[in-house]
Amino acid sequence: MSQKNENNKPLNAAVDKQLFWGAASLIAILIVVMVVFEESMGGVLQNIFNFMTDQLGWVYIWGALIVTAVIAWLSFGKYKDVKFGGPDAIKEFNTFSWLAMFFCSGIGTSLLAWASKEWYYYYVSPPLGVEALTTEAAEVASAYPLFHWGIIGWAIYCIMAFPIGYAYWNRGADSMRFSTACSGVIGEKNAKGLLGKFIDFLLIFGLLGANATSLGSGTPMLAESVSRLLNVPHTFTVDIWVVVIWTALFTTSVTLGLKKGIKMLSDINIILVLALCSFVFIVGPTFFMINNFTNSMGYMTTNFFRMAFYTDAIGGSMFPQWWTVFYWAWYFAYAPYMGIFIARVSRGRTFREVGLGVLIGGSLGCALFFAILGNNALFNELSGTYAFIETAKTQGDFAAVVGSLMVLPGKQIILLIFVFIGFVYSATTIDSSAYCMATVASKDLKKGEEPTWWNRMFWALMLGTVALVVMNIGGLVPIKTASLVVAFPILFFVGVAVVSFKRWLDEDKPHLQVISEDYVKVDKMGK
Ligand code: NM2
Repeated sequence: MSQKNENNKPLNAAVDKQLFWGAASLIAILIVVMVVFEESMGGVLQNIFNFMTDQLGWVYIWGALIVTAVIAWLSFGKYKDVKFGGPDAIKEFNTFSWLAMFFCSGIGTSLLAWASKEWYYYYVSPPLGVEALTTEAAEVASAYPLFHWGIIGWAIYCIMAFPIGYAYWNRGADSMRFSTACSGVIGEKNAKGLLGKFIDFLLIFGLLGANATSLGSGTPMLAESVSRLLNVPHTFTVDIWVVVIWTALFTTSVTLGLKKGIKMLSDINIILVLALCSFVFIVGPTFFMINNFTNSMGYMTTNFFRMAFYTDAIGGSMFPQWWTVFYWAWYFAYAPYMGIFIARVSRGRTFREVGLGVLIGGSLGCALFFAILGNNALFNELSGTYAFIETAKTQGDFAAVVGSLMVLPGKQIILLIFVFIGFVYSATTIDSSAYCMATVASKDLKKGEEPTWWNRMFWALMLGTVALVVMNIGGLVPIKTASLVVAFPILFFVGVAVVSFKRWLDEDKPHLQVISEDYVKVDKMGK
């Protein structure tokens, strides 16, 4: 129950003026620059993109590898039994809700789009020296998406949960902030000062960039479905309408305090997503889906390290820079936000449960979508049922994504569900992102306090606006660059937080070992 004042309204926290206005003005300037210089922006962003991937790509690749190794160490090393909240902490959520919650907060509408079309990009320009449009190209194209949405990505998603959760649940920090997680290195004073504000600002900045990528890759698909449903041509205006409706949906829910409504919508959403996948699985090429998924898992696991370290420095195809680096950047951009989210729901779970649960649960959840939607589209292309590649080239990849589902029986129902899921999935993502940004931009929230409604609404509007501005420039490059740019400084401070976390563990070591051995003993005796 949240605390209420005499008017029976939740207590509203004041905004942190410095942080709020600092962030807001910087973002406003960026938006204005992108709109005014729209013509030349495409070229500028292309240059930034080339620089970030070509020159700095290895930073993201190594960052991702190190983060994965740290999670492996936390899950299997000597601290694996340490519990968030101490040895007696009780789990707040059952495992199913826990999995569903962090999965939905980290994954949005864009998964539906990427799951259906990612293979296409790799099939026409494959990695690892494979020849385009061959059998092996189809194999590598089916396997690579499982890698990009697999354990390394989820390791990046979950890394910040450790320093943030440990500081809050085990060391008594008063709030879950990116800056607090870094305090073991930068010191408490700096964490509460200007440097801390800058670090927290990075979370806001990261969410804006990451959401621009997510909305940018999900919106046109949704607009395409809406256009088909209403029988109108798909123009950029439809894209704008989709974002406007999202933002309106969200804004109403915030202003009217429809928290329950949003929760209910997202529950319905999960059921519908599962229903849609099951339906496509049954009416689509079921056996091909199972067989090719099995084959892809084999291909991906056998080539896992090759893919993880792949830079193609000699071949110079730029595949890893264009794709893998972009993906890791996208995850890093969301990392502080995901860390807070996972930390918040993981009280009472051990390091091992969190590490392995997030990596395995998240990867398998994503794999399910690729196995069904991706294989459906690939099968239709290979069997000649639907010319995916041709459509993608002539009418755009989003037309191909929706078209590949329209060859199935019950296509109108599929379209309707698809539209509903698309709207709700991203509305809930905007909701939690805006909430998180508003929390960061509030003065220390006390228990029962919520960020003021206009603070939350402002961030929701910003998310929508930035996404539209980026989409307006056109093409995949601006959408990818948004994440690449914001992720870079975040990556650095994720490193600071990890070092800070290691210091805390070393400091607490004598006490922790007793706790974790006791915990194991008590646990065994209890059985
Ligand atoms: N990631 C998981 O739009 C989305 O689905 C959000 C995408 C970073 C590739 C997450």
